[in-house]
Order: sequence, then structure tokens, then C-alpha cells
Amino acid sequence: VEDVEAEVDKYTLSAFIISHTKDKEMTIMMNAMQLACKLIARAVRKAGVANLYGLHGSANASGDDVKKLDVLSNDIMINALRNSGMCALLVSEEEEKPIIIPEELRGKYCLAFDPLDGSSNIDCNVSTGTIFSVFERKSTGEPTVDDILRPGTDMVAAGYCMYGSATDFVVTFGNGVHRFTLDDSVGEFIHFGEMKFPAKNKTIYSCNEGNFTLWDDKIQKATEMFKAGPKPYSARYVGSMVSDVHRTILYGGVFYYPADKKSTKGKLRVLYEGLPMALLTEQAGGLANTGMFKGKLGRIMEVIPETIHDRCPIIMGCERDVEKVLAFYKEG
Ligand code: AHM
Ligand code: MG
Repeated sequence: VEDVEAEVDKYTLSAFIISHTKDKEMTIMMNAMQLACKLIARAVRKAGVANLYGLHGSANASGDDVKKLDVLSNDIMINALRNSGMCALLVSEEEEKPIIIPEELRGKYCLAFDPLDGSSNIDCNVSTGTIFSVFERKSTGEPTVDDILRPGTDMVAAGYCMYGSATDFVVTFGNGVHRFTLDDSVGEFIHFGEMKFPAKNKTIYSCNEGNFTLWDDKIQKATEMFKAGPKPYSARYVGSMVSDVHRTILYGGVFYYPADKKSTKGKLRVLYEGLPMALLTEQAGGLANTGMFKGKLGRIMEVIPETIHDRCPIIMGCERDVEKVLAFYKEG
């Protein structure tokens, strides 16, 4: 009986947004966002098939088609958001400069996004994702980068869509994290449930340990600690931030991409990687810290990007494990 009821009572992402935000403009903008994610999901899936056929030698559609996916995803996002009529300024990982929306299509939201994060994973059929942060404009007149060079605490929404064995859309409006799964048969994201760190977090550490010798001694010691003792932590690292953060929230543990000798601010970008993932992590009950950055430890949420593609170090995950890493800094 339950199954039958589930079949006739689907809670869609659109319905969820309307009831949770009670905000018409947010609903329209997020409708554009979910449309873009569905289109990207389709393109990723199609390219995957084309690539596998290509590898098999029975078609010529490998290589190029697949490589163009990040460009295609970028165009999809920009068109959908621009045409929603709800945005003023867009920052994309794929665009050097911010996109100013023409006045006749302008709305109040400023968004930053990575249209296809982890795209180096496409060719081997590993999950990728779209990450986004949403700010509300404070100024009037012509939009400028100052409308988005703001701390994470100013975000009104953030989320990601993961293109894996299923397409998951995860979003927060600052009041918990919600997970939706794309039901291809009806083309809708269906509510799956609230997403929270588990009561009993798994012992997992997730980082690119190939950078070990470039890290500061605190991160090195923390990593050694995870591996030490009779019950060492498990190592899990996809190399696709969306997947690594998704797993971290669902199973527990810690994901870090710290600063190193070569990249003194780390690798990941503040506006469309650090901030949105920090808000989601905190809203799911975890912690998101920069580690030692600009002379202090601090919440990623409080980082103010200096430029639109600025970077910051990242340590995020369940409280237990983030605190374990930070303890090495606090000890001095
Ligand atoms: P990208 O935006 O060029 O895809 O790079 C970002 C990705 C993240 O998804 C991931 O966490 C990180 O780069 C992995 O970096 P590395 O290959 O140095 O481990
Ligand atoms: Mg990226």
C-alpha cells in the first residue's frame, strides 16, 4: 500500500521550493536552475554513451563531443538563468569575467556556479556535478562584481546537482539541506528527504594525498593520525568535489583541500566551490573551516573573495573530524 501511495504522491522540487521559500522570484530562478541541471544531466549521459561506443571502436563520437561538455554546460546555465529574468549578474568558472544581465531581463539574484565540476572525470565515466551559490542584490543600477564579492553568510541559497548513477539535486535555503532525485520517467526531481550527517559518522578521510609533501606540518600530522592506530580511517577520494562532499555528508568523515607550498590558497574556488559547499555542510550539521588562512582559523562562510575566481583552503565534514584536524593548529 505504501508503494502505491508513494506513486501517487510525489513531492517535486518545484513544489518544495514554493512551499519553503514562499518567494515567487526564487521559485522562478530555481526552476531555471533545475531545467539547466536536467539538460546537463542529459548531455552528460549522452556523452557517456557516445564515449563508450567510441572507445569500443564502433562509433566516431568519442573525444571532441565529450570534451565540449563543460562549454555546453556553461551555455546551458547562462541561457537558462538569463532567460529566467530573475538574475542581475552571473559568475561562471568557465568565464573569465562576470556576466552582466541586460536591463530588460534583469532580476535581483547574483549567482556563481561551476557548470561542470570535476569534468576531467568525464572520460572515465566518473561522477561530475554542477555547484551554485545565490546572493540577493543590495545595490541598484548597473550590477558590478561588488554585488557578489561578499561573504558566504550573505548567501540566500546554495546547492549542487550530481551526475552519477542517479541525478541528485541537493539544495539549502539556509534551513536544512534537502535531497531530490531525478525521476527520468516524469522528468522531475522528487523529494528524497532531508540530508544530514549521520548520527554515527564513518571514519573516512578524503584528500589528494599526492600533495602530502607540499602541505604544512599540521595537515600532514592530521593525515598521519587518520592512518595510525589499530583502527585506521578509510581513504576515499573521487577527485570530483560534488561526489566527495556528497559522500561526506551522507556517510560522515572529512574532506580537505588545503593550501600547499605551490598553491598558497589551495585549489578550490571561493564563490562556486567553497561557499556553497560550506553552507550545505553547516546546514547538514557539519563544520567547514579554512584551516590556517590569512593568519587565522575561520569559517569558510566568512571568507570574502577578493576576486570572482579567488580560492581558499577547505576542511569540511563532520564536527568530530574537522575538529581533529583543527586541533593540530590550535596546539600551535
Ligand atoms: P575543476 O573545476 O577544474 O573540475 O577542478 C575542481 C576539482 C574538484 O572537483 C576536486 O575536488 C578537485 O578539483 C580535485 O583536484 P585534484 O585533481 O588536485 O585532486
Ligand atoms: Mg570546479
